[in-house]
Amino acid sequence: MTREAAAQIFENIALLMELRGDNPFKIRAYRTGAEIVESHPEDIMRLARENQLDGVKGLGEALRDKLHELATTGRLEFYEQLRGEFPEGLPELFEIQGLGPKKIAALHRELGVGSVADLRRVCESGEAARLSGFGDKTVVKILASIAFREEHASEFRIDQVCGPAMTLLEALRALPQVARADVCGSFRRGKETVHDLDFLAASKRPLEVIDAFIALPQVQSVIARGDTKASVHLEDGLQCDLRVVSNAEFPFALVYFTGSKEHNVALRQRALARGWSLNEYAFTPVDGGSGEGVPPVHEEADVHRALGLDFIEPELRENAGELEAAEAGRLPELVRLENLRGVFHNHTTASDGRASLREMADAARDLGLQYLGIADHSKSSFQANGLDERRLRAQVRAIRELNDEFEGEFRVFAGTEVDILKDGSLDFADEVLAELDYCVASVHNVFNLPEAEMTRRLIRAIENPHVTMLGHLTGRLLLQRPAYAVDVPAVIEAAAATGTIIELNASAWRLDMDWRWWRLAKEKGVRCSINPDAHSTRGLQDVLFGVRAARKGWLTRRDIVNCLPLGRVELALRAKLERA
Ligand code: DGT
Ligand code: CA
Ligand code: CA
Ligand code: ZN
Repeated sequence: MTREAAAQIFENIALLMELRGDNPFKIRAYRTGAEIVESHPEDIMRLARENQLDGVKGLGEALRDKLHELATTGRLEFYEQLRGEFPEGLPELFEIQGLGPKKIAALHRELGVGSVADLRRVCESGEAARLSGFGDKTVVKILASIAFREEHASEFRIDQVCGPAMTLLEALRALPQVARADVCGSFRRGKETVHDLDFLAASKRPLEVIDAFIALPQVQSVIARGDTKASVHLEDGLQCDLRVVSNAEFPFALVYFTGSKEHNVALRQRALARGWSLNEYAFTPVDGGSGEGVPPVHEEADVHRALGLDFIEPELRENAGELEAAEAGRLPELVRLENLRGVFHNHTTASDGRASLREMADAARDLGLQYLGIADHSKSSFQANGLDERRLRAQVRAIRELNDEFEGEFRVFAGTEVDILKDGSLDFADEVLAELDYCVASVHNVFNLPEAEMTRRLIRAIENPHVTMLGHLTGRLLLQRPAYAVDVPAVIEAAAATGTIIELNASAWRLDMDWRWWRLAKEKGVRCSINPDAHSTRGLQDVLFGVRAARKGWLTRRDIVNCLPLGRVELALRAKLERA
């Protein structure tokens, strides 16, 4: 059994125990256990098999025994029994907005609801609204959530496809018949969600490559299979397309299958203006021309160069002015992962994170970062165990003490993710915020305000001089919950006027503020902070998704506050307060 599978079982156990109403501390132990199993630096499944888990911090005896059972037998009796108490489709109900363990348990107990389909039926029939704790409003919210999910049923978030994309690409590249290979399509363009993965390989023996591809262990079923292409489904329903071309055709095919469609159309028009047609295989002179003047193409960049363009990074290929900028030599030098020097907005066990302050700091140092910003929830976010003033001050002291140990080589910034209350006031008084190094302000409740009111709410928060940055601007959860109604340009304007940084929340669920708005923000002089919003040490790595989105938003290292080194970033955090 893989560590991912074992971690998933611990997660499922936590969900089912919540439904049973078990002891919250026990439930938490399983969640922490899942995180440890997923992120332990050693081969934890081998340790489990060999009964060597004693040294693994955070795993109690009960979990160690269970992990041993999983690692040696591939199953867990406790889990099988627990599972047997509930219908198979029940855990999926946790993904519906407006449903928590209590409501799910009631739906199951009173109405026999065991799946999303059952849930829809009892909502539509009026049965759900008659349950205690349910009103018409709850039911409307549930139905809207089901509809939103269905609308996006054929899409995948980037965290869901990154693993398979890399695994299948490596498998293709490892084939002796394959000269080069890449993932194209929306994945390569850094889109926040994708419909499918598009693989491209160069080979003289396409049939052999196709056969090897459809025989990969990750492939669950074959949708279509031809001489140079194939489409398959993976276990989770993700579709993967493969195209095999010759090595000479590869750069053209890479351009074509990377898209976007609109970008391709614009490229083709440019080629036609030079007397060539452009398709996925070649430049071809039109009107019976001789081919004179068609330059040699070996790499993708050669295609762009032939058209008088600088190389256009895949993230920019949305036909949003990138051709004009490439022609004028004015493409931005896009930010890279290695440009990041630190990360703000991270949680610890003090609120709803799964790693301690010290574990988070150690993990950030291991990633080569120079600083880590802590921003646990504030008291109004009671469901996330938000900190009150007393606990916040204790955390600040703990952070200062920890910093003494680092002797200036690394720094933890003490912050908060303070709730923006319904009227735009903040969950902490200004005097409290003034004791911190920085402050992220975010909306976590009352999402259903009219647009004008929500916009006023955010702008009021932005106008507080202690608010260093605005967290996840629209509150969206990709494929699960739409953005709340808010006038984004007006919020950007207010951020520009006050010197407030806007967060690019790097969680694959959020990627909020959306990449489509960053060019406007940059034009107005608003700085971006790529924030992992990490709830575990592993969560820090979500910055990778944030960097993709930032690149898609045309951002360079100079636009991003956490590209600043320690020693300069402090000034950026204080800049707003000092001008106020
Ligand atoms: P999605 O929906 O997330 O899969 O988005 P894409 O962009 O990956 O779309 P997909 O998989 O249908 O096609 C991959 C690329 O192939 C697309 O970005 C551009 C190219 N392509 C596909 N169909 C056409 C077409 O009809 N015309 C042109 N010009 N390009 C196409
Ligand atoms: Ca695609
Ligand atoms: Ca496709
Ligand atoms: Zn938040």
